[in-house]
Amino acid sequence: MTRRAAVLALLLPALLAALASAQEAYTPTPENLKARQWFQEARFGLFVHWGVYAVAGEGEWVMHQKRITVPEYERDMPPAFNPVKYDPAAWVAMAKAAGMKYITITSKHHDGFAMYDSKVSDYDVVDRTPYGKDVLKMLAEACRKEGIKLFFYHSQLDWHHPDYFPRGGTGRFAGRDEKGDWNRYLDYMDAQLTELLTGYGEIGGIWFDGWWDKPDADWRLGKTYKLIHDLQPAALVGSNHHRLPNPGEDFQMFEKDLPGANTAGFNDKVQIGTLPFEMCDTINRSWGYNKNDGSYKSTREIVQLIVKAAGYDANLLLNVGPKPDGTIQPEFVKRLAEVGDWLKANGETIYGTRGGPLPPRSWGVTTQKGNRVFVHVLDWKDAVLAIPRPPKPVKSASLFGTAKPVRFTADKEGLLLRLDPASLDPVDTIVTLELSE
Ligand code: FHN
Repeated sequence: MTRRAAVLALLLPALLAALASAQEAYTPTPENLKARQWFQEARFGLFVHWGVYAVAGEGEWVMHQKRITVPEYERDMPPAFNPVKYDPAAWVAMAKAAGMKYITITSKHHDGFAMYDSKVSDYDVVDRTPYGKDVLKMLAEACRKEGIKLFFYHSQLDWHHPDYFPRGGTGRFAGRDEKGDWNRYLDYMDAQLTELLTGYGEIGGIWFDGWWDKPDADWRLGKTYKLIHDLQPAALVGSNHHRLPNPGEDFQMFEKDLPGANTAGFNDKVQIGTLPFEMCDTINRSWGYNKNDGSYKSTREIVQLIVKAAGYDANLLLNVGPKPDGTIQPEFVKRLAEVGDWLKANGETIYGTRGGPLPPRSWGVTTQKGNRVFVHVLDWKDAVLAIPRPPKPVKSASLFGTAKPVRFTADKEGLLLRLDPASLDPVDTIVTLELSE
């Protein structure tokens, strides 16, 4: 061993430890903590999966599922993407009227196509489509005008980039050469993130997805997260890795399930952490535009999802997959307008609340704000409902939004609410409990 190699071998463990602790030691800035609080109070956001895959109308996985190679995808998708009816102001107005406080849109999905004017690649909406405009910049401006925060969904997984190598579990039919430089890919990703965090004003945060494609790879998360927080300290970082959050992440997300549940199969390894929660879900069964998917959730189901999420102390990020012409399908628009009507009347029991204090049950959930507890009865038919004792004595109970008192009896076990079956609301019967100070 040369002297140099011996010195290196001696120093290596210390160097590695220093690197690891740089990644561990994440102290969110005061701006970041404030943004987390805003996020937790916002409770409802719009998720937008929009990319050149919309042209095929078969969802955002079409490249992988149909085994389309990079040259074929480049030939067929971007040149056919011309969303002449794209009206970002209308999207923002729709989200706002639905009661949503933020929008999270795909800046790049797994197909690797950037939906903004990237300078580190020409594989983007400005350089490769007849539309030729930066759709994210247009949306960012519309959001700013209306006080809606904008987050970017950014796929770490990339089915197009040659340096996404060694390959992960997906994207193996793209016809790429079996070689590549992983660190060069990560540099590219960091460069694109830098563009997004410097060219689009104040950004709500970055919503990562795709880590799960290569769970054993060194993703340099510490470096990337630090870059984001250095550029915009208030930007919230979250990752859809379906695990407990890593250092440097600011919220925890749950795909298609309430925190702690695993009905969709994504959350088998998930534990519940202490950061703010967000669950995401679709209105039909698809994220990206799918012309064959007509299985829409009803407005009632969507409202109940918002309520349940709030009862589990989580935001709901509800998805639309706009069409290739830039419009959002009427089935989505209609439901969102109806959800907005419900939130206009009942939003006080959702926004700015925290989940609990009672544990969620099959009949419903509770939310709380100050000394008021909102009992959301979502599925109950009887005239009496027994619930555990809230943390403080109950001074009064009434139907939310009316002065109508709800009779109740309390003992040391709990509370018996007497509900008039005739006034049970099939969507959500909300009983306000006023607790003593
Ligand atoms: O593969 C993606 C999918 O296309 C979509 O973006 C969802 C949204 O949560 N996340 C991934 C699957 O975990």
